Amino acid sequence: MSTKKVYSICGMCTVRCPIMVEVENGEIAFIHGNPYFPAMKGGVCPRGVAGRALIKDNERPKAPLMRVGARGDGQWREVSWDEALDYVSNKMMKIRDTYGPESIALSDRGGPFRDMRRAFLRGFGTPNYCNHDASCARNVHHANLSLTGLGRKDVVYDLKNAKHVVLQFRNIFEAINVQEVNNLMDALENECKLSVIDIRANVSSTKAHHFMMIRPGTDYGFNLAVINEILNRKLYDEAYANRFIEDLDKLQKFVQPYTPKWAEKETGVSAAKLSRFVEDLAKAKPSVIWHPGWMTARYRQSFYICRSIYIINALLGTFGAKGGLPFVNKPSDFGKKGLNKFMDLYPKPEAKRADGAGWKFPQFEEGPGLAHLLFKAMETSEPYPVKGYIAYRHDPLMGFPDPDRLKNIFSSLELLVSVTFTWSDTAWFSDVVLPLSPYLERESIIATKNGLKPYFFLRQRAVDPRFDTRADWEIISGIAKRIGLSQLVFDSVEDVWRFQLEGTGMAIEDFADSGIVQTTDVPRYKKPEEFTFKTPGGKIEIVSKNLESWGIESLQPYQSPQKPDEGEFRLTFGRCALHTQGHTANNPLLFEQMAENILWINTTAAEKLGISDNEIVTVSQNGYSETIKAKVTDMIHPEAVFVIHGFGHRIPVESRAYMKGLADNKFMKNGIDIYDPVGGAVAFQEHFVRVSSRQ
Ligand SMILES: Nc1nc2c(c(=O)[nH]1)N[C@H]1C(S)=C(S)[C@@H](COP(=O)(O)OP(=O)(O)OC[C@H]3O[C@@H](n4cnc5c(=O)[nH]c(N)nc54)[C@H](O)[C@@H]3O)O[C@H]1N2
Ligand SMILES: Nc1nc2c(c(=O)[nH]1)N[C@H]1C(S)=C(S)[C@@H](COP(=O)(O)OP(=O)(O)OC[C@H]3O[C@@H](n4cnc5c(=O)[nH]c(N)nc54)[C@H](O)[C@@H]3O)O[C@H]1N2
Ligand code: SF4
Ligand SMILES: [Mo]
Repeated sequence: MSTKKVYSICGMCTVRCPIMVEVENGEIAFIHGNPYFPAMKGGVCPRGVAGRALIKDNERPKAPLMRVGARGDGQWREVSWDEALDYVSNKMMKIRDTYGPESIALSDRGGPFRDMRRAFLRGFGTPNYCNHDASCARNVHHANLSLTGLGRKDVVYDLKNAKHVVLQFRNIFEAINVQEVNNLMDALENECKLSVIDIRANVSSTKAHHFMMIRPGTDYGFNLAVINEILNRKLYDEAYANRFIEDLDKLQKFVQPYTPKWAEKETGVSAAKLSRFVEDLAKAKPSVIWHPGWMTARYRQSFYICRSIYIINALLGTFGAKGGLPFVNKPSDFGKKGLNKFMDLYPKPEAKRADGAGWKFPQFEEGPGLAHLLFKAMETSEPYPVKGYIAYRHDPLMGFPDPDRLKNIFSSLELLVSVTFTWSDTAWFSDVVLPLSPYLERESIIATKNGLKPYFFLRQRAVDPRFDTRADWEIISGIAKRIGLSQLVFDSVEDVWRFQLEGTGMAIEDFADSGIVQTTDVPRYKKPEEFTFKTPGGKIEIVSKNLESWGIESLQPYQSPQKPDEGEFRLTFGRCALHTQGHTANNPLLFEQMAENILWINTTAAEKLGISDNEIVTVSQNGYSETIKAKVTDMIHPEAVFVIHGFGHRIPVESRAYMKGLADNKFMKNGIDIYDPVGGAVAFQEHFVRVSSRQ
């Protein structure tokens, strides 16, 4: 029997945990957490375990496919890689000749492995790269930029050393990042307090010292009352504030109307409860983490919710604090040279971005842009036509609102390509499907992880592909070769890695023992006084000079959310521990554990409608309806219904997931027009549905 251990990176979700894979006779025997990361505690989450089932799954694209019928008909012809790549490259060049290179766009799932495909877009001459973030964390990222000049990932959540953690729109124990879960568990055993503010009781709330069920959409009001309490009762860190925060007086004045008593009426959380919570919180400063949120693409005012959270963190002195939000370090902080970047091979294209990020909308960072605004540009041909689109590990027909409208928009494309390792709604609607090898069957480019202890890491292939699928670098190389971008053409992954490592002092062999190269053994906490905030004035800006210069308020008054009509509910959603987004519903192992989603509905609201627990109910909006099983519970606010996102698959080749459950994004008519104008992300929870009994 031959056995080996392969150090790699999980790809079942975007967290990308470090793993160690045991391979026996060419088969995956077991997946462990990489033992060089103590916070993995040797394990992975249920989805991480199901990586084996992903490989075994025969219901995924197994070879390059080209559509033979109309878009979405599901009639495919299996072709060779040469034929598929020739077709895609020729079509791209034809579109470039007719409309210019900026007429090609690509969107992906973001993350640390995208350098090569972004370089490819640059080489081709298009600025139109987007990631998925307009449907996820753009608001929270922009909020931090406006207050501290730092991005969302420029600070660490130092959960292990925290004394009080607040989760608002953040369900750590179900929307999982393994190291975060383990670190928080350790902290809770060490007398750290946990507070949860949610519209329903989730698994995280079962471990909470303070649980506050809040009326959906009123979080900003709640947070303003918390700031009011912190300032009026002088519970903040005065020395820190004097030194690092600008315009505290303006904040104090602004929050005066938002008293805890006022918030009680608006949010449903009693003033006494709010006060007790704030007292506890202040006692733990500065080792406090009020988590600013992750999936924050929910409301039109989500940017200001996130901004208020960062303000509270600042008042408690958590930026830069151990057990709070310390600043990330980069390899250069330890005198190490970074990787060579593929992006640096080509100049930035001159054309303006089709989504308007950075020019029409100066408040939206250019980098990953905003995909829904790209789709709107496709629809209107403004500022110019976008005729070719590559959905690269991205499923916008599942992950953006109103798939019918999106399909209409995509119908005007001359080329729609999907690169994916499972079927997806977008792949099913594409002209060409380029099958990516699942992560256990492919290697990726070397990537950097910034943090308290920055490191470089490598995803290695654990087993050979079962089918005719390829790794990212092979796919990009294949198109680059045909388009004439010779610097991106590589014959082996070792050549790719050598390009990245040349002149850095590191060699491929350095990754052999653990899959990583560390830059330091000891975590480094930069003190706030050795740090300059990246705002124009170098301080934490309550009144943001940038926002004001773009005519945007820094302190926006609270807007009370619309109340649903009788028989209607705000549609809310989230994650569960057993599935990832839309792409695991058909995974044999995870399907066995959880086959479909159900609709959470409040007991009193259900009684009024004559709905009982486990009954199949109808959910409808704008003439569209579907059925789903109801979970009648006291544990959700009466104004909301809730589903786990990612179900409602309608692709016949996925025999297990087919017709199971309901897709929330189909109940979000014209949702690409409804977004946060300051944070940029789609406002997924500004939609209402009618729920009725079928009896
Ligand atoms: N198991 C698993 N883990 C994952 C993922 C996955 O698909 N599966 N995906 C990863 C990704 S991409 C992301 S972005 C993260 C997401 O991580 P989270 O953002 O933490 O996850 P969600 O479950 O979307 O939402 C968190 C909570 O917000 C609550 N909520 C909804 N509306 C409101 C409201 O108006 N006010 C308040 N206070 N709370 C509200 C929901 O009830 C839910 O409990 O998870 C990551 N981890
Ligand atoms: N209505 C509604 N919409 C949502 C959400 C919601 O809760 N409700 N959640 C939002 C959130 S938080 C996010 S992040 C987006 C996610 O939406 P997407 O960014 O589209 O994410 P995924 O479903 O994770 O992956 C997209 C596709 O990439 C393929 N893929 C190929 N290789 C890989 C790989 O190595 N790893 C992974 N993970 N996928 C691969 C998958 O098979 C899948 O078909 O959707 C957002 N949209
Ligand atoms: S959280 Fe789970 S699925 Fe996501 S990368 Fe880690 S082990 Fe894999
Ligand atoms: Mo996300």
